[in-house]
Amino acid sequence: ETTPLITSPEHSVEGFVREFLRELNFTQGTVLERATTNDAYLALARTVRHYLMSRWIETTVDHYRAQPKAVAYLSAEYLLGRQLDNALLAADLEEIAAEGLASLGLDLAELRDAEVEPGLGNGGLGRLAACFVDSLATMSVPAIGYGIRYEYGIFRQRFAGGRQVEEPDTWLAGGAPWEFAHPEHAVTVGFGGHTEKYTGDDGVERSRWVPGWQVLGVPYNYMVPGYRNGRVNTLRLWSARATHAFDLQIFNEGDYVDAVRSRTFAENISKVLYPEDSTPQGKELRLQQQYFFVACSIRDFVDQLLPAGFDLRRLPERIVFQLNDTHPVVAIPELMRVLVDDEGFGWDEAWDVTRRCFAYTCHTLLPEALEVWSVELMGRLLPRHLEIIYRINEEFLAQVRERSGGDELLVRRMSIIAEHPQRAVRMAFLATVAATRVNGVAELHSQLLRDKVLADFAQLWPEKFTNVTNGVTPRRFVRLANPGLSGLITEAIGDGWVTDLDRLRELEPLADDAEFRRRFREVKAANKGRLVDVLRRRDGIEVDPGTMLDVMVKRLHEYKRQLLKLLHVVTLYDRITAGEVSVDDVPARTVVFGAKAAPGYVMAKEIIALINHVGAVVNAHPDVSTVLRVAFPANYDVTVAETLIPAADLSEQISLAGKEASGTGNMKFALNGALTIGTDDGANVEIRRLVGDDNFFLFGLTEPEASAIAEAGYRPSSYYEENPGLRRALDLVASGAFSDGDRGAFEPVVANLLAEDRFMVLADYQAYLDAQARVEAAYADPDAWSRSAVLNVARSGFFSSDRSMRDYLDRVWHARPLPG
Ligand code: 26Q
Repeated sequence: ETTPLITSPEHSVEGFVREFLRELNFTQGTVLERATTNDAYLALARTVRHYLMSRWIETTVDHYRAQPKAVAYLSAEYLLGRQLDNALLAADLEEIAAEGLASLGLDLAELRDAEVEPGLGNGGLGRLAACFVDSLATMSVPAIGYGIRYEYGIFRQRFAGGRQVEEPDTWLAGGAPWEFAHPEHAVTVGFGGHTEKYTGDDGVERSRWVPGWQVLGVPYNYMVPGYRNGRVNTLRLWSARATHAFDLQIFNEGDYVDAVRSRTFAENISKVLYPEDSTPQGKELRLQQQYFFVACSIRDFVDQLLPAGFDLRRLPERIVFQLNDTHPVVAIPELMRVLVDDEGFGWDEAWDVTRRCFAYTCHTLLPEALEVWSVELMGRLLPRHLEIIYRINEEFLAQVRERSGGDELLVRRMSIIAEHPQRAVRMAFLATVAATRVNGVAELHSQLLRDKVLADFAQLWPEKFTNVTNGVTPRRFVRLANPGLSGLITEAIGDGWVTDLDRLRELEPLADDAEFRRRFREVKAANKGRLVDVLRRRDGIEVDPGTMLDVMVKRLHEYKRQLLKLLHVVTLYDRITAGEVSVDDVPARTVVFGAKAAPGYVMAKEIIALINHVGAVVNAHPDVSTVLRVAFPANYDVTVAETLIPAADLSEQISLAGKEASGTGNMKFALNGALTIGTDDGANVEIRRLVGDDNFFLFGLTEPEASAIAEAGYRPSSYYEENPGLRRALDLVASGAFSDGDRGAFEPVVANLLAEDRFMVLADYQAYLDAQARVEAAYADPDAWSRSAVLNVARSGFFSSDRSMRDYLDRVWHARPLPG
């Protein structure tokens, strides 16, 4: 039984205005005449929140009553993007809010811009988690997202002399109107200390953990509103606090000021998001973060979401924990510890329950990106968990021995504990051994997981392995980001596509309708206009909206090959300045880059500097700049993506085949009617299959070709020697042409390409230029181009994250929606 709910504010302009003014007065403590933009934004956010509140409570209560099987998504990252727009959309308040605010002399667009996005993620993996929780809510699936409330999200990027400079992301500074702190539900988490053996009441020899120190986890709840379906799910992010015991212990030692100061030790755990690195470096604080949030989450689920006295042997009927990469994998030994040490389960019984509660998604193919934790660190920070991991490994390897007839090489290869270069826990192996399902994030990626990265495991347990191709939420990335296109689509086929993206298929015949194509081009032009305004205001960058918009936005990584795009730019520059190509013969294009480099990734930062330096020279050249310009707005984030992607003509998805697990930006571009120039990699393979070869610019080595070349010994310098255009481009960079004559400036970049070129930029250079020539030819025919663009939209419905959720529900979770 619950008390009746206070009803939502009235769904009308008057109701909205009343609620807004009340918030302004009672929460912001101000009046309209004196309110700052931030005051008004905060009052607006809280007003919208009120409309969702009763749905949120209802959803929570329904879930508790029905006790259905629920999904707990465990992710160290959620790259949410701004909340206001999405909440207005979900609550169907967009028009009411715009009108109500206008009646008060306020501009919704201006207030929207006051919001600082929560950048609690690095890139694809974090944004994927945000898309998934959106889709789960919209599909009425009982689900909760668990993660970390970092006080500082992904760093803010600025350029100084063309080089990346990182600044802290103070996203909480203006107030945090979307979160609900619940200190009363704080959870205690232990760290360090030792284990001790004892004999239990049942006479069984047991081990228990005596932690050396403890931390409190305070949950902060965020609404995850479904799209107009009366459901609001929860995202629960944990913030670290010092425990009271922690205080007392130190206070009793005497120094009050030192005691207060030492609280920051505990609070550091959720202080900052680790920027993804080229190679994970096994930082102690990072492991603390991982254990902190999964220990809090498991405790929370058991104590808060299950009824008192629930028989934990039945846990797999109530929950599946989805592991977003290996970052939350310590949840596996943690659940074992809870069941065996706290709940008194026998080992086998606990293992049987645990195995059925976890599923694991892998997001990489790069061996150096697979997470390992040294046994030394694991033993010091989580001694009991290390014991448990050893036992899991022992029993697993016994099974391998038995099945393989004692193949010790195989045993060593598959061991959860690596012996070299140091004894370390291989988190991907631990996840694979424990999980009911292991999935990759695109067909090709899942295939390569089975054939290469986890081949031994796939041999042993073929039925464990599956694919779920990634998806993106159409609410944020089409409906909100591209209102013009959304209006056009809705006019043509109704608005059902927003929650049933396959219906975009109904647009296919309109690709042949000249009037529809004209209107599509009009929308694209308007989106470019919007982008031009944003880049001018935000970055002081001038973009000509009449040019082809060629966009490459994603984290900076060598495998993604921003350098290949840059060599294309340098070659165009070279050809025009050498008088080989007339500016009258090339379509004018603006090449837009957006990319953050991990602060410790030296080569990535050099590449950023090189892009900026080439851009400066290209943009300053009187002839070249009439047809070629480079724009590199700093601090690419979700908010920028939302104006950039809808304006794009050409989407650059040019990773070396076999390196990009999926990509999700590629999907956003296709859905917004950009054509892709791309390799046969990640989800590009599926995009091309769906949109058709005629509507996709494929180039480059295939994965088997690239592997064969690597196997045979790749010699990048041979491409340099044999391709004059490539040689000239590289020589130009090496000559100092983009660094005021300083030949040393980009020497490391050029030298690396010539000597090593791990990602075969030089091998794919010519194929890429040829494909760009096909792009130019196609772009010269606006009617044919926009026909292809419309077909891209019509045939990309598969890439809705709603479809990804259906696939997880069927293939992995075996859970069902619980509609309101
Ligand atoms: C690890 C250790 C220490 C510090 C940071 C990290 C770390 C953090 C984030 C390692 C990796 C990540 C993120 C990886 C990621 O975003 N992968 C991308 O996931 C997308 C969603 O599945 C795919 O589309 C991309 O292909 C994949 O690169």
